[in-house]
Amino acid sequence: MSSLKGPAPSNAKFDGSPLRVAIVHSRWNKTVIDALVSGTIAKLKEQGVKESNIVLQAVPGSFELPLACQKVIAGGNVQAGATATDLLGGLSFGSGANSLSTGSRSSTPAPTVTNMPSQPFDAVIAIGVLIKGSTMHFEYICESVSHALMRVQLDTGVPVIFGVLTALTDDQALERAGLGRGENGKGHNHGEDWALAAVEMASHARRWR
Ligand code: DLZ
Repeated sequence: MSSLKGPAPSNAKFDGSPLRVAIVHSRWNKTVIDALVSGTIAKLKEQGVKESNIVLQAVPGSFELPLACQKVIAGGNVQAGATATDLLGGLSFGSGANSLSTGSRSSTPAPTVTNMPSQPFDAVIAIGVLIKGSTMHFEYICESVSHALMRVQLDTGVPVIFGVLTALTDDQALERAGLGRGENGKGHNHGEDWALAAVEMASHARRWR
């Protein structure tokens, strides 16, 4: 029997082709992050979002996601020629056509941004993976990050998609990235749902302006 859980598909069809989307992701629990980011990108492209309009921003951990989302949204209209350092104090920033191979996710140095977007972002997807340990750290970060991401979207009016897994075990995280190794199978990559939510909310937000 199929699960009752999960988003029902929208009755409306949304066109991703005019949209600019930023993916802000942490590097903690990288195997899971990489799968989620890849799933998100694949689904965004399937919805018509152009590769050159998908910009990646890496940050150390989930706790850093809200500030980075806020700065990326603010920097969406910065003048052409601004550098990553100008925008985020040294954090690397993928640019234009090579945004999907940004140095922030590999050992190569981050590219200097020469063609910073002159258009604002229509949506930002914040991706992090928090896995509970033996202290209260998990609870504090989950709570503060979810509240802060909500605040960023309400303060800026730009949809911020909540792509933060808050898993009690490694297996829960893996299953939600389509990397499951247990008897439940590989699971489902939640990045795909986040991409759909981004395209839908970005399209709504354009009409609401
Ligand atoms: C410190 C920490 C721990 C213990 N666990 C995680 C985690 O499971 N997922 C995650 O995204 N980040 C974790 N961090 C790092 C914090 O988010 C943050 O980067 C540091 O506390 C520095 O502010």
